Amino acid sequence: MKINPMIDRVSDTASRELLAKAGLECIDTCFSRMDTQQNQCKFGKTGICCRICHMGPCRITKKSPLGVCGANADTIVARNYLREVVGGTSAHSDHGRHLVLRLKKVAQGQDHDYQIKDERALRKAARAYGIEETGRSRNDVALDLANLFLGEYMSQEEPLETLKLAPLKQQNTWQRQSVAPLGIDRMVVESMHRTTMGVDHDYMHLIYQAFRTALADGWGGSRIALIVADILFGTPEPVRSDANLGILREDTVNILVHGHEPELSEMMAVVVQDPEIKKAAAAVGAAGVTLAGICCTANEILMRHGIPIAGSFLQQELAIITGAVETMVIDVQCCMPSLPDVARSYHTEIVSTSDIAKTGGATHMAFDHDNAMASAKKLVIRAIDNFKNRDPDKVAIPGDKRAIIGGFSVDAIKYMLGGRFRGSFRPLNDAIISGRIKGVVGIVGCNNPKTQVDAYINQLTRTLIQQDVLVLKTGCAAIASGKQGMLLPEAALENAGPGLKEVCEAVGMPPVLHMGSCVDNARILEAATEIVLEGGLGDDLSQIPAVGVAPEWMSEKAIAIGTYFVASGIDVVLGQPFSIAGSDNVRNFLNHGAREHFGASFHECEDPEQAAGLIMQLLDEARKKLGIDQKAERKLFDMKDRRELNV
Ligand code: SF4
Ligand code: MSK
Repeated sequence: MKINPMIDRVSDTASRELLAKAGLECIDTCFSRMDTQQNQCKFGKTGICCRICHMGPCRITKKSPLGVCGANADTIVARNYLREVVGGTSAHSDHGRHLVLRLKKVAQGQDHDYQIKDERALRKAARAYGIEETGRSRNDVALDLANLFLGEYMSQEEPLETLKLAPLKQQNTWQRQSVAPLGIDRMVVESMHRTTMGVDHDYMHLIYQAFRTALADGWGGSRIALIVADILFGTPEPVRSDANLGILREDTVNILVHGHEPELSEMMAVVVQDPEIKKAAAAVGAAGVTLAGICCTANEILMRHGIPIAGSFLQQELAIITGAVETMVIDVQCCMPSLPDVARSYHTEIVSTSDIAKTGGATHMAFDHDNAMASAKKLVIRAIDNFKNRDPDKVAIPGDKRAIIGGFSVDAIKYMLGGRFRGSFRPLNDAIISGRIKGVVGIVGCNNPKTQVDAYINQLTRTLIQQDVLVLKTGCAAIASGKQGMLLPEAALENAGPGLKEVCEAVGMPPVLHMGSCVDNARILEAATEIVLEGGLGDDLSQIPAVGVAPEWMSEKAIAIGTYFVASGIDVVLGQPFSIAGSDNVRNFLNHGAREHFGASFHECEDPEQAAGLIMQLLDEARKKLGIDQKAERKLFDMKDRRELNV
């Protein structure tokens, strides 16, 4: 869909100003490239193009309903869908693997820059996996845990141990449906094998493998990634900061960290506090160093350090167009190959740092994980050196930035609900049962230049909280709320419905909770599990009034996330269709039939208000099945009520 004028592709004022500047300076961005990519291939869009072997590529039409090998639309669409799930699963899980390997080195005393920051999280995880921790040193416990996690990647015959973190009934569903995944790596390799020419052709068999593989992401790689990140870098707690490109400063050296893996950005956050770095910045005439994040790296360092968010996925090029960024450090996932082209018009240096990811035109400085501090320092010094090359005539930093609060891990939510010693989901469950809160909705995922950036995400968020729905956010969808001021409790409460407002005010919880990055979607599953375990709202995830939404998604990772939500019994609304329309059978199963087997399905809905209506209907259906659909009398919590909460 063509959105004109160009400036209307984005909704926040910072992005609008910079998109106008891009036009004046003749800089190509993803928004202008979207126009040159119009009339995108219908075969690709509907999933019926196959280029798995070189008898093809084959495209399915009414006239030619079979590929050269005889594959029909069902096989081709299901194979393509499975491969997308594999892409997403491998991205999240490789991220998790790098963290596990780091934990192992720390546990073996081979790493002096990182340490176990949250011993409580380590011991809690050890107990959850049945690892003896009482009376043992933290390094011994960490080594056992790291080895167990590596086993989760390599297991050939046993299902993932991490599945045991799910409610028992949920585990039984997966057993019954034969989708309990074996080792994460095995799932990825087997799926690639199955989708190669001449192997697995049964569309249902392929879809079930997609569910199995996605579960190896949500209840495997992603869950492991967040457990280890909490152990190494600390479990997030609510923290105040700012969001949007207005956080950049004219008088400081500006460094942006972009991508996904938190190891380097964690170290950068430490290094910029170093007095030596402050001195070096002063020596080049800067008032200091501003470090900020883009995409999910932003979410990671916001949650643990309160480092500001410069922007989301579709602001990565706009950030450079401010003319005020000395260095953009990139690692993996969602970093556009166009960045060096945009940077060429300014003084910005794009530095790629991951061993597995290089970008043409970027300077490659592989991050030395074993000398992390020195490696991070080198990058910061290089940025400071680049400050002198900034051209003041090209600098235009927008004024737009909003205060935000992020960092709502499940532990932090428990603490808010009940205090450190009485931490529990009971007050939330009670509020859902009484109807003051209608349900919980996770709004997650990316932006996509096919639609106006953030518009769907923000409209849906506002409509849902008005209707007493608690909203959990991750990824770029969380950043969208931050840029609108909706991650500030006061602002969000003004928009919340009376029931939600009452509960949030009573327990001191915002109605829109920033829970982290893409891998942190597994935190939403963790929260849903807490709701089930707390009692009163069914005994598996499919029974609780909860829905996931990816309004403006673009990445294969979103397909993997959506699939593990559905396989876990949580309905998923997609703001734009995925590429399955070429097969009625595949589409019918994913959008309807899955419900019979897993208790949930996908729903495609391109209009945010219609999506809100659909979500309320899904929440109401769940409430009805639980017998909690009758309107309870509203009651204001006072301190006495809070003390009497049965927790
Ligand atoms: Fe065509 Fe079959 Fe080869 Fe796919 S696997 S490209 S459908 S011949
Ligand atoms: S960064 S996957 S654009 S959420 Fe995780 Fe944002 Fe989507 Fe990338």
